[in-house]
Amino acid sequence: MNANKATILIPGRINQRVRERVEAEFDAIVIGSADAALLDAETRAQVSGIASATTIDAGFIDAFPNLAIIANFGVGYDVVDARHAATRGVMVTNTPDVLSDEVADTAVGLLLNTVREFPKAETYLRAGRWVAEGAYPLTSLTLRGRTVGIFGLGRIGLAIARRLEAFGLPIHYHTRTKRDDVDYPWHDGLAGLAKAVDTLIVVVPGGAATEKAVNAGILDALGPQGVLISIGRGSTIDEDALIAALAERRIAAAGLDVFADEPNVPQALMDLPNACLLPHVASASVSTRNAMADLVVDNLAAWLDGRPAITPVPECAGLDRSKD
Ligand code: NAP
Ligand code: 8YV
Repeated sequence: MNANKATILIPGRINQRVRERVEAEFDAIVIGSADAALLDAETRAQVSGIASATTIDAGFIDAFPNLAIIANFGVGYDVVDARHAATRGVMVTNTPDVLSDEVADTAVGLLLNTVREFPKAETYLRAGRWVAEGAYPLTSLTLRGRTVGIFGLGRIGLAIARRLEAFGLPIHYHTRTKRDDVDYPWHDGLAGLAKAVDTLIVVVPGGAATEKAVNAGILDALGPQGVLISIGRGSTIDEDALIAALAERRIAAAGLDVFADEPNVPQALMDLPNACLLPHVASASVSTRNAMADLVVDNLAAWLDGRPAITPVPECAGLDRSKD
């Protein structure tokens, strides 16, 4: 251990660039999972920062008496008990903005793939079926004439809206608070939004407030021509209700990048021809993940150096490092 370097704990897997920078710039401790029993009390007392992409609950936070910051790899930080961290004076940071355009690009790609069946059409070509059977069947769905509802018009939701506006599609949205900087029609409830549109894009954070918010009633409100795109957190969708709605064609199709129990995807979902599935890749380019990694490590360096965190989560925005 170097007396001048802060000790950073990495519990579980993390992006390689985060690990390399933490190992170069701090004293790093890497453990297999967020299990405090893997460390003795003396080692736990040395830890002043955590860099993580896994669940960090209150018990784990309390196991580190000198913890000052948890830097979460990802803008979504539903896995971190940020409220508890704030009560302990522990800063929590996330990675907003640097991934918004990448995730919005993916949302548009997933929407097109879901509606126009491009992955299936490519599989058809590669299987030699174009030669053997002729043209791929016309798609029953199109983006033309659709009305889009965005559940969660935050940084990423707005980036999606701007893209789809350029596609000539009307946009509606639901958030708890109406935005005063956009002209899109706002709905004060998710049910009202689902009723007004035929294409619902879900990009709200995970957590108790949005748990299974997209349920059978919402899917029925979307209707038989309805398309659901889920790119926020899998916990927001009632997957059993979605599987039933897709199987019974009470909605037309769904495109999902996130799931309730990743990396496990229900077999019933995989068996459905009208589901288009991605393995949580919305931000997964080297350049965007590098930018996220740098923000994780730069947040650690700033806070542990007595400077303000670069991207504190709202629960911790009031913490002042200089008073420690
Ligand atoms: P953000 O800027 O904080 O936007 C979140 C939006 O959701 C806000 O408009 C917020 O508005 C709304 N919202 C939050 N809770 C709500 C509720 N209970 N009911 C209705 N609306 C609610 O976050 P962001 O940067 O756009 O990221 C959004 C989420 O995307 C992240 O939290 C993460 O889970 C997910 N994500 C996924 C991937 C991926 O790889 N698939 C990548 C990046 C992010 P109000 O506060 O006014 O309600
Ligand atoms: C990452 C994400 O895949 O930022 C988020 O909230 O879901 C994605 O960008 C994830 O955080 C990696 O752990």
